[in-house]
Amino acid sequence: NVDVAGDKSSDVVWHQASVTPEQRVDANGHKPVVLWYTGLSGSGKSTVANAVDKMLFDLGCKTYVLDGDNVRHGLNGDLSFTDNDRVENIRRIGEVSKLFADAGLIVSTAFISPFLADRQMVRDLLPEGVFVEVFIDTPIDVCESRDPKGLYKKARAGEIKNFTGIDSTYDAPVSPEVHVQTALGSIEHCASQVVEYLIEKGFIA
Ligand code: PPS
Repeated sequence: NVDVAGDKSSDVVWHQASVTPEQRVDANGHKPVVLWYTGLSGSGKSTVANAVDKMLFDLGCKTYVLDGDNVRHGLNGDLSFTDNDRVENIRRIGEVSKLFADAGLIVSTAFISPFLADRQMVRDLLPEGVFVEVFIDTPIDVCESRDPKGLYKKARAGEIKNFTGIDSTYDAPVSPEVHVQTALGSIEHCASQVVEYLIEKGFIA
């Protein structure tokens, strides 16, 4: 079966779903959204994402968290921290997020996602307005002083190569939908900022 167009899925037919996105919004009582947390290692992405997730869950929302460390043990267990593998990591997470959003959920992703172009790629992949970038803006010296996994220490000692912020790039977001500074406020305050944004923009009631 020769694929002339070079599109590997050209023989695959897309199935039309019988439950519409609108029916899912009615059933769930909220719109789907991808809360895309980005920030350095140790910035607090997972902590804030999980605090927001708990608040939303307690409000009755249908939610799920995709977390860097967990996904890298499973789906993306074959990927390293080279630039190319980070691009592939984010591409796969973007596709998974799209499925979760299509299911009507509020999905939180907590990945460093260091490259602007990849975050833009995920934004473009999702329906208009679904991608909400949450910048966990914690200065590297604060992340390094926290060093919860001892990785900065190892990176400084040259035991880990390509460590974000040390010998691998982090492109800070230019105009994130939500800007969170964990060094300046409590986790509750940071999480409330995200929930308030969702209320203000009509994602949740
Ligand atoms: S990325 O850049 O988005 O593909 O990274 P991500 O999938 O979020 O994985 C980041 C977590 O992996 C650990 N780790 C590293 N981070 C950065 N650079 C290097 N070289 C590295 N090696 C291992 C680290 O625990 C990150 O977790 P967080 O939660 O961000 O601290």
